[in-house]
Amino acid sequence: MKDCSLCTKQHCSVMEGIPYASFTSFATKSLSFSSLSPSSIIVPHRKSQKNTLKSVSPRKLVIRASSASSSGSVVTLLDYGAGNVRSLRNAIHFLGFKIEDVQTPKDILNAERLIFPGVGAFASAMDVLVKTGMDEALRTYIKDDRPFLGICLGLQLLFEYSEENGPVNGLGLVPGVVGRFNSSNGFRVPHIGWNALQIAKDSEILEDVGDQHVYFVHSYRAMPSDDNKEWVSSTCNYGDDFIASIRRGNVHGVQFHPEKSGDVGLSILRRFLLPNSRGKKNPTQGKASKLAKRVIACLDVRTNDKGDLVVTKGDQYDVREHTKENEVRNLGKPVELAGQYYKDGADEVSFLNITGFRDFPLGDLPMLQVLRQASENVFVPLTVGGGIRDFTDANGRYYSSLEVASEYFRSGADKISIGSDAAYAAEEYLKTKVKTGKSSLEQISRVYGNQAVVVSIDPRRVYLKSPNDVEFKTIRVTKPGPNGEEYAWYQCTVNGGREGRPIGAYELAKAVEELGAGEILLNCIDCDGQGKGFDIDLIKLISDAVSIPVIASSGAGAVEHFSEVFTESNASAALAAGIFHRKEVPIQSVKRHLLKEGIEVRM
Ligand code: 1PR
Repeated sequence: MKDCSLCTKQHCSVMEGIPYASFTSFATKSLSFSSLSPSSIIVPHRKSQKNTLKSVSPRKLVIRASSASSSGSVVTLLDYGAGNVRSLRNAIHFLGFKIEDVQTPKDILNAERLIFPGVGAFASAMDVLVKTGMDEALRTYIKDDRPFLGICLGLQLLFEYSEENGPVNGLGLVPGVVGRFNSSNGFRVPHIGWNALQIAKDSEILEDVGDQHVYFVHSYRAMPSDDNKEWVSSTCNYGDDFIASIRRGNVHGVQFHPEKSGDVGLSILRRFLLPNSRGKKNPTQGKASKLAKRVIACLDVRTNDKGDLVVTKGDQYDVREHTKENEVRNLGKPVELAGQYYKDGADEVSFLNITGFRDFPLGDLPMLQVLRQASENVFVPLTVGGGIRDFTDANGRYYSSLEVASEYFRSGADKISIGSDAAYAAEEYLKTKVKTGKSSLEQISRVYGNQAVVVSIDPRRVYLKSPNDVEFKTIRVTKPGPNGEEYAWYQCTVNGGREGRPIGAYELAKAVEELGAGEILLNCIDCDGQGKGFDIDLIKLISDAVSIPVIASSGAGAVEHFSEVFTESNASAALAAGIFHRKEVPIQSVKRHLLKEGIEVRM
């Protein structure tokens, strides 16, 4: 499994497609990933990006780009052919810096300030570093105490070795071992979401953090010990206290993703890029904290009858107005709304291309464009779903689901979400008990890591007189059905709820976890757009059945619905659409209510 989805993106595909030995010139070679993609429609992803600061200014710390002094400053990025650290590139550009990519080991030695996001799995990353001589250059650079920031895997690689598909030797600069989180004690793995830090010592770049949350997404971590205590600058508690950041002199490393941690993350990057930009503060002691519950804003996107890409919203998946014109409901523009929700404090933003089942997404350039633009100004995780499946176009050109996902990642997605195709894969797996490795779910999670793959489930409640009426998992419902039925099962659907399948939500959730899903987005057609609250029966059933995070979706109509779902079920996140689009309930009101109810959230 890859450790870090935010870092991974096209990296592993590049490495699968190109022998390591050919990585002589990293950044240049990485462009050859487009050979995996339909060349006619892929926009080169390494174009320099414009700084579009004007449109969004983050909420609290008000991190602004390019003060006159920083404008034009250059930072060196070790993106070892790996690709899309697009989020990080966007954040650096947002702060007004230019990026120079490392092409040879010499570029590392000549760097004034080096950021190493680290990508993919530990072993393959080390392999690339060793084969290209970057390992030695990095050791020299770091031993010389030059300005360095390792992010996620870029931190882990500094340790002696990792247990990820290993043991595998690391750079050996920091004493300790990188091991997997233990899921047996009830903590869901991957560790996805917002946690606060316990600051251990003056870490300079963390001075603005205090008890604010930062965004983690990983399955492996290093532990603090006597041997590495001179390095550890903060820890985070998730089952155990693990190393959240290190600092010695000018060398920094963070396990979390500053580029996806909202304005506090931007301030961390800024402090690394401009170390003397502000006066010294005393390190603030962060509160030990649990993983915060996430509040996610969801944008269902489709083309309306005029051909414009709009955010729409259904009632039980019917997105058309009940008027003579019967037009698609238009609730706003996707990029604008995503930017707004980021400013309002959404912990993640999801785009669902709801007609992806019939409109091939790689032909749907506006959606890719939306992602590219949104990711320039939204510094929390972006998920995109819809149409991720194998596809043959009218000219007989075959596109694998991996290519579709790769293009979404390259365009700025941090996670992709699979709906219909995951249902087919789960059915097949339950029938044959064989993991073929060929389903979209398996392929994408193998290349990009489990944490990059969300499975979206679209179930419909079917009431039953007796629990033995179907072969699927049934529950005793809290509220009886229309004819007094006391039981129900949740039938999965595909193609935007149009077709019921012979599989229940319970069976599907368990199967996709085994096939490599890192998270479940649990919708409910009956509750969608009704504003009467989440389907707690369903969410309890699924969140108790799997050990990956479950996002509760469909039905939020009031702040109390969010506290209800978090107290009554083991959901890790709650997603809503209609109440946010119609401005009925601001995201901050939801969070304030949750805090008042004693539920930890990122403010
Ligand atoms: O099957 O892989 O192409 O993915 C299609 C994706 O599009 C799936 O994730 C599926 O859930 C979604 N989708 C398809 N049709 C619709 C529709 O509404 N007609 N939207 C649709 C699903 C459900 C939620 C919604 C919540 C919250 N929308 O995303 O946002 O129910 O709404 P609420 O807070 O207003 O109640 P594939």
